[in-house]
Amino acid sequence: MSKHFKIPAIASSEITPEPVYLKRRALMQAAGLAALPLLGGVSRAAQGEETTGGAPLAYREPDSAAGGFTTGEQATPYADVTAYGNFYEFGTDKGDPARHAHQMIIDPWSLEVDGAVRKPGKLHLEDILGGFDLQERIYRLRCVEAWSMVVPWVGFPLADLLQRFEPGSEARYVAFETLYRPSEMPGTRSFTSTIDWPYREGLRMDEAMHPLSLMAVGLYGKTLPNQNGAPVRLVVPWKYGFKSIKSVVRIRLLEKRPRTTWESLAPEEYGFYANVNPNVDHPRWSQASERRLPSTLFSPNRIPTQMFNGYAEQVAHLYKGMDLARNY
Ligand SMILES: Nc1nc2c(c(=O)[nH]1)N[C@H]1C(S)=C(S)[C@@H](COP(=O)(O)O)O[C@H]1N2
Ligand SMILES: [Mo]
Repeated sequence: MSKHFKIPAIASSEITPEPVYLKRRALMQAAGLAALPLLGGVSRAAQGEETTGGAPLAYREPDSAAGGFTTGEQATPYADVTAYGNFYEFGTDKGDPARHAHQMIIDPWSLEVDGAVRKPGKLHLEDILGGFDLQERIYRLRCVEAWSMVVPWVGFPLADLLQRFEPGSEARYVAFETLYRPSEMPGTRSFTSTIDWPYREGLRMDEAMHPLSLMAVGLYGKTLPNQNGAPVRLVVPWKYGFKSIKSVVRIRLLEKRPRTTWESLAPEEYGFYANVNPNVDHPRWSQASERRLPSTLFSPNRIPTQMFNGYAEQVAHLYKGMDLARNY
């Protein structure tokens, strides 16, 4: 983050270590104090670890009355959420994003929105971090590879962003693209990479407008570490993790369904919908259960996978009448 950029509306200079943050949140929820804006945990840099992200954000607590905005399940520790993941631009090893993503320059940043909108335009870093009403959303994230986490994201509904650009009635799909900057992304320079960069994703318009579809700018109360998709990434909690595209620089509204990265690579393995479904196995492995991080060889922490990742009540109606085994 550059010196010129100021995180808006931070009232306190208080910094709270991670375990204290979790405990305080639980205490405040128990005490019914959830309406107070909270500040996040201590920066990892202050603990002597190299990381990016970590500037505190001001946000509202999740609306517990709204279905799916929070979960009683235990959040995956910050260390696991930030150390283990997929961000192929930085390599295919689960530790590569944490090792290499600090090379990605995120300030300045611009996110272009165009296509079937009445007011095409751009958002800059300060608009992304300061121009929306930020809320916490505690979501399950289930990777197609059968590992999962629970993440306290901070962000705003994708619908809030799209509405600013006034989608036309012809807009039926939304296409997303990640930054593609080979000089900062060793994974894109790899000769073994078969991905046609940039990384691309897409949603149907009704999926994009669903209140659970989130543009995340932070986790654990702080701006996103680069490896988790700084400065802004999509989070669609009822779909496999690959739909939740990181470090977004372009959003286009379209009449036709866009080509997406994993579907293009292996259409018989990764579909456009990619709804979490324990009854439809991946051709090479079962999707009936998942390893909830932290997970080790001796303590795998395997749990059953839920239909729509536990969000069936909120989203099943979007797919009424569709054959989910064919539209995987
Ligand atoms: N640009 C981009 N976005 C991406 C990916 C990627 O390789 N590149 N991997 C996806 C996959 S497979 C998963 S499971 C999630 C992981 O997000 P996390 O590292 O924040 O847990 O990011 C998704 N978004
Ligand atoms: Mo994934």
